[in-house]
Formats: sequence, C-alpha cells, structure tokens
Amino acid sequence: MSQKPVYVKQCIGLNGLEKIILKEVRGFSAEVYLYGGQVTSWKNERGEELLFVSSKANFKPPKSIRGGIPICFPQFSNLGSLEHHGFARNKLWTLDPNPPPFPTNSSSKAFIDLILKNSEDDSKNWPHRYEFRLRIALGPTGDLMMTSRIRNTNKDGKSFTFTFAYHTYLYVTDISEVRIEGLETLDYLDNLKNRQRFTEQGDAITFESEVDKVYVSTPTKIAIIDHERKRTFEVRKDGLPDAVVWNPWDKKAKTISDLGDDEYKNMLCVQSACVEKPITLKPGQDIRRMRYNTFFLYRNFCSLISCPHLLQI
Ligand code: TA6
Repeated sequence: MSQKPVYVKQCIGLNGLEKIILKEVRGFSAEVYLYGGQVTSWKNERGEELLFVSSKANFKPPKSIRGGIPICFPQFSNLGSLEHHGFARNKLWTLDPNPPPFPTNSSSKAFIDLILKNSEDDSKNWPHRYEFRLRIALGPTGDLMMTSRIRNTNKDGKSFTFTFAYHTYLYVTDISEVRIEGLETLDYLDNLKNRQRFTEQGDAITFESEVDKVYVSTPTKIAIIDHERKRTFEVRKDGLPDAVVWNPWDKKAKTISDLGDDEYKNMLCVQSACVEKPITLKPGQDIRRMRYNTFFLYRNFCSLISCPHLLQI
C-alpha cells in the first residue's frame, strides 16, 4: 500500500528552535521557524535553494535571522522608538492547530497559519492589542504564497498605524548578472540619501554598487532575472503598493556582523511592502489583502506557470 504524503511536518531546527516543513508531492519544499514566523528555506523540485540565508545567521533569540523572509511589523525601517523593522521578526509565533481551510478551488495542502498577538513586552513601545495571522502556503506548482491578516483588538477605542514588509532575501548566483523588471521609470525614496524622492531612469534595474530604495506605487508583478542560473523569480502582490530593493554591496556587508564579507554577491532583497503610506486600523477592523506570491520560472517553462487562486482567510 502506498503511503499518504505528509504535507506539513513539525520538527526541531537549529539551536532547538521549532520549525515546520512544508512539502508538495512533486518535491517542492519550504521551512518556517516559529521564531520570527520566518520562512528560511524554499526549494524547487530539484532541491535547489531559492532563498538566501547567511552562513553567519544567528538562529538564536533575541537577534533576528539574517535571510529567508523576515516579517517587518509594526514598522518597516527605523521610525520612532520601536526597534528596526519592528518586533514581529524577533517573536515566537504560535502554530494554529486548526487553520481555516483553503478555498475549495485551490489544491494546496501544504500550508500553515501562524499567529502573533500582543505581549507585555510590546506594550512598552507600542501600546496596542492586535492579532496577526500569517498564512504560508506552498502551491502545487511550487509557488510560495504568504497572506497576512492583521486585526486591531484594542479595547480602549484606539486606532493604530503601521508599516509592513515581507523582507525577502532571494538567492542569486551573481548579483552583477541580475536584472529587475517592473520598477523602471517609477518613483523611489532613496534610503542612502535621507529618503529623498527620485525617479528611476532607463531600462531594467541592474546592480553595481550598494542599493537601498523604496519604490512607491509599484505594479502587482515584478520579475527578478538571474542570468547566470537562467532563472526568473516572479513576484505577484496585492495590497502592498511598495517594493524595497536592497543589496549592501561590499563595504556595508563588512559592517553587518551576521553576513559574510562576500555573501552580498549571492543575495538580493526585493520586498513587497507598505512603507510610504502607513495603514491605520480602527478597533475591530482588520486588513486581509496583504498577499505575496513568489514563483520561480525556468526560462523555457515560463508558460507552464499560472497564477494560483489568491486566498481569503
Ligand atoms: O530593507 C533595507 C533595509 O532597511 C536596509 O536599510 C538594511 O539596513 C536592511 O534593511 C537590513 O536591516 P537589518 O535590521 O535586518 O540589519
């Protein structure tokens, strides 16, 4: 008798931290740590890693894990008294044992819901009650889908405001041979120049020095083309108007203790985000439309990939 496939498996990862493995029958897989609610691995059917995680990453609280897909909430960057990129990436999330089912027209069985709620700790710098439900799913064709639902559960009648990003580190073969399509001619805020606003000139975006830009009002589809590996990542997003592009290049990389000196060559952050116009939620209100799908396309097989159903949770 053939064994039933296991789509979701809970186990112990590095330094005793709990992690969950998602697997699809054709061999695609992803790994998620409860610490940070962070995806740390996403592999195609050939077992090739698609995300970058630094060889010097600390899988040890309270530092966040350098690589994969950190969740930046309730702030992206460094505004006010909160820690850089917010606290969600430094928290232990819980696994919902009974997540609401996927819509019937989606065949994904490899998915989990993680939950993060306010704690005493957060209250010092961000005195709000919230419930953050993060669905992470591996589609039957290997695409990675993330959906965030954030609800204001304040009992004191207060609204709260936040910014957000899926801080995705993609693995690239050689950053000098990578091109991004979909952001050309758009406005961006340059983090290297005090967030001044500029307009991107020219064709596709390529890399030859440090880049740290917040592209605003971006299209729902962005392509990242890795020439060396003949691979294209396609990002599709909804409810996340901005896209942050970051590569520290050589000098900055040397100042980041949990990043190897040369590792900048193999990483590119393309983040689906909401930065320029923060989101405000009234008590009882929630936002469900912060969706993010990433596909990998091998150039010859592009036409085989179609957009899966976007889920409602
Ligand atoms: O997303 C770009 C950025 O905000 C950069 O300015 C850079 O500092 C990076 O994130 C990493 O931040 P982290 O707090 O993870 O070291």
